[in-house]
Amino acid sequence: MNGPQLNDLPDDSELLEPHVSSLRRRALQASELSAVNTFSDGFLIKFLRARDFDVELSLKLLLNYQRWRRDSPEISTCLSPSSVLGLLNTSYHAVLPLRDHTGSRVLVYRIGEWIPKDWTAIQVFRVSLMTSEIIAMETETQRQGVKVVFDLQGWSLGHALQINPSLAKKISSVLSDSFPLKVRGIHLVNVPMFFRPVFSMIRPFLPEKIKQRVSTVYFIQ
Ligand code: VIV
Repeated sequence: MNGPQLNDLPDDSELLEPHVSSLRRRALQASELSAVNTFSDGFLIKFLRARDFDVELSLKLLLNYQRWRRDSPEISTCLSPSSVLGLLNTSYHAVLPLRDHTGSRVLVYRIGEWIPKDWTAIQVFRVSLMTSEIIAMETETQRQGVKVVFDLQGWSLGHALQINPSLAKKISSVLSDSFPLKVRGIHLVNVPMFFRPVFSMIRPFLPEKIKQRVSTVYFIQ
């Protein structure tokens, strides 16, 4: 059975078991991970589905994910909604209730609703990490990934000043090989010209495959 066919099977299928054991064994060998024995099968299956059951690629993704979370404590240690409740109560971010025609989850971000003097980019990032962790638990999302819409209307200097090269690097890592979600499309709409310098910080770190999935609709002002 090949990867895509394995992806269609449910978590409890015994055909997945050899792959789960083999990822667990490879993760134990990789000395970086101390907590491997506490990982549930479901946790490991997220990484396998994200890489179509290629165990080596799944291991790499798992190691990158652990490293990213360790290197970004300011974003990843406090994942309780209470730390960003005010931001969650705005219409900045939404997960649409319906999937698209391919089964992908659709995430919408409306930058204009993010007031940069009230919320730092770190807190804004944390909101994305929270929703990503939640939707990554859904089997269908593990199979069909996500499509993201960024409405950049209202993007201002105040936003731009919050994005430094280190944060740009963290954004591109999470979009490429540090989070167990297939990013199937990124749609930038209502993009002001002065968003360009920020996008040029992120773009060089993106692999070709992801670059091709970014579509941009410029809004000439
Ligand atoms: O967080 O699959 C300058 C996606 C996103 C995630 C995470 C996962 C994911 C698609 C992002 C998209 C949003 C964690 C797992 C990268 C958080 C971004 C937070 C920053 C502060 C927003 C500022 C606005 C960006 C807009 C452009 C970004 C695109 C080029 C993606």
